[in-house]
Amino acid sequence: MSNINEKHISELRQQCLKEIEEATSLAELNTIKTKYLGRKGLIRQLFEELPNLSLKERREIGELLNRTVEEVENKLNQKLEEFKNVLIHKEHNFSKLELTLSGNKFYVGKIHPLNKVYYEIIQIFLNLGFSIEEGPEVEKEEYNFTLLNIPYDHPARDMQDTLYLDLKDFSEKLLLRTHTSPVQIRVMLSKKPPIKSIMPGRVYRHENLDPSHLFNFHQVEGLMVDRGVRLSDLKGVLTYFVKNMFGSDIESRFRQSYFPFTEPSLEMDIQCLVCKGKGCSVCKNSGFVEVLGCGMVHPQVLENVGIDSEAYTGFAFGLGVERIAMLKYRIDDIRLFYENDYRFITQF
Ligand code: FA5
Repeated sequence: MSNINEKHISELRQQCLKEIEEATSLAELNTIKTKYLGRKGLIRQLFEELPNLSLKERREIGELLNRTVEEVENKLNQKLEEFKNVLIHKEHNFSKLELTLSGNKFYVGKIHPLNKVYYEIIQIFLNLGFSIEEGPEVEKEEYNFTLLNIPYDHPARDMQDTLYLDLKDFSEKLLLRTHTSPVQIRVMLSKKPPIKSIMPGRVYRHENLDPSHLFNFHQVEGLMVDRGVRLSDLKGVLTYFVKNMFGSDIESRFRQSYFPFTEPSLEMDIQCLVCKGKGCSVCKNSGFVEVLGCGMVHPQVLENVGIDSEAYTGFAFGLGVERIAMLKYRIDDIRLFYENDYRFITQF
């Protein structure tokens, strides 16, 4: 009779598992597979002898052979995985496979807190029916100052320290805009009233940095020109804005101010949310923070852009986005928005 008995199968099984365990390469593993499970393999061949057995033995030995094949295949696959890991390991030049090491953390991108506030501000004015206009950051001196009623020798030019561009090929004097108000000029030159627009953008000033001042920041300008626009419209729009931005119980106040392009001119302060009005470095212990300048468009400005100042009136405002963001998120140093410290920007 043949080799086909339990003892022989068990010996083959043990021998095969031992060889798999001791294999040191993929090639060796393949050879073992062929040796035992190939068409003429030591275990596979035994199946051909099954018909020579009695029915009872055929069933028992058949089952044993099936189990053995399954076990050998599992062991082969397991060893194969181990080899694959070692290969990956080598490829990535790991000195050691550290299975207890925790996985890499993947960070999901987020919107920068300044952009969040920027979009929020814009959305509030869109809800009030304002359209969006944009202008260039490199601006003509004429638009940044002259047409805004700030002639060349006007002391008001000192209010905003200006970065001029030294471009000899241009006949016009160019500068980095110091505020978004020149976009008012561009809009009024290109459109007839009624005008109801906001003009968001980046502005530049030759300014020393401190906890509430940057040399490069953002403003959102607002302009409404029509027949019969009044100061109360301006106050209503801006009060609506702060209540939507900060909640209905926020305290705000208008103070008299001076801008050559508005008459009368005002500044709007809101309660300092960093110290809740108690007094801190952000509000310079006043309990209030200035967030915007505003006023009724000066009749001379309307005339400068060809709008009849007898027939039309308008209001304008320019708010500081970073200052609003400071209050919204209770940040006591404006410079933090630009430092890109991961610990800071992931908090929002
Ligand atoms: C202006 O820039 C005027 N153009 C605003 C205006 C528009 C008045 C229309 C009337 C009509 P001011 O320089 O005050 O004004 O700046 C406006 C706002 O920008 C300030 O209230 C403040 O919120 C912000 N801001 C001003 N300077 C800085 C700075 N260095 N860093 C950060 N924010 C600033």
